Amino acid sequence: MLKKIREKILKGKRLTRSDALKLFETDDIFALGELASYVAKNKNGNKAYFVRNLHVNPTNICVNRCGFCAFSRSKGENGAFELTIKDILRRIRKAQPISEVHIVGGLHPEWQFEYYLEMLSSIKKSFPELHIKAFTATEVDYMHRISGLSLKDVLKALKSQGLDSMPGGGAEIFHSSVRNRLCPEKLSGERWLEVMEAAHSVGIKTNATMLYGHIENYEHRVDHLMRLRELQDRTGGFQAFIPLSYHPKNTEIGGRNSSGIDDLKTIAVSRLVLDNFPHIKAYWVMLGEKVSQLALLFGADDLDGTVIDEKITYSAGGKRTGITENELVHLIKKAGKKPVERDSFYRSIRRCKTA
Ligand code: V47
Repeated sequence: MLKKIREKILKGKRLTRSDALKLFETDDIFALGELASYVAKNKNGNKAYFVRNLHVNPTNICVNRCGFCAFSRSKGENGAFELTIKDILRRIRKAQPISEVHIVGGLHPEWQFEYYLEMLSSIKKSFPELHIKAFTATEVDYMHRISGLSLKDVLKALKSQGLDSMPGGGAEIFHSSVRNRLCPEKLSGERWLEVMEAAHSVGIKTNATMLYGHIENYEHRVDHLMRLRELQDRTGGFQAFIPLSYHPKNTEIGGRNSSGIDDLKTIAVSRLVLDNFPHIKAYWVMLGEKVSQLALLFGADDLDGTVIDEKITYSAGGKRTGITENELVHLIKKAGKKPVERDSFYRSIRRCKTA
């Protein structure tokens, strides 16, 4: 069944929508892994990347209450929190040595745009070497609405105060038939892509994600990948694609966790379809350490990082928040790959003995 697709891949030809669907539908997981691994090796050799990073969620108070999210709260609800800039700086200080801080939070009903700018400039002032990867397309679109500024002016202002790149969250599933049921209040898939296009146009690199394993089907996943590939053809601004495996605990829509086979399949198909994305990330926080290690043989070349203080997955039944560099190196080496500590633009950091 995969013969024709295999030939295309070996010749370096681009896969079609129908090829992508066939890949999702196949039970031949080993053939899929072999092909994805072949493509990953051509792109990144035997390397598997990781970064020393901290996650900071400035608030979980959110005016959108997405059906898959166990992290968000309404203002005044039990468990709702708001961090001050001092709190954030304290957390960053405590997490040293790190090279990246990943900041995402809820859409707070009262915070002004200036608060986000001050957050960035204060972090940069205290930690000038630290890469700030912050704010999803959802948050940036919200900042555009609360500030009255154009999207590009919001992005330029964030950049001028210290934003170095943007994470890929908020993409979920672009297709409106799924999105309207999953997160009706959230920005549309088209708008998410517009925000990313604007970010790329002002020189901000970003990532992209896809939340899978809930109410979507393979056609929706393929549609999502195709739209990302199309935008990447035009801008080249995406660095990594991260399939996010849905966690059902404490969520409104419930359901079950994805299977290990589906996780590996999704990594492999992403690697094969997104031929213009330099990196595919196996996010260990959602996949678990063991499946993410296997994902390195199914097309992934990046395990994300130490991910200190992760809360979004943890609230939805994630097992762990934070892993040591030694553990990451061990997982990578046991997969037969070469561990490379990277910065946020995938440049090797030399202090790592194993790099
Ligand atoms: O946008 C929310 C997802 C995302 C659940 O860019 C859930 O480097 C699973 O985007 N089960 C935030 N997923 C995380 C994210 C991310 C993570 C790591 C690296 C990068 C990067 C980005 O988490 C949200 C949403 O899609 N999410 N709830 C849940 N119950």
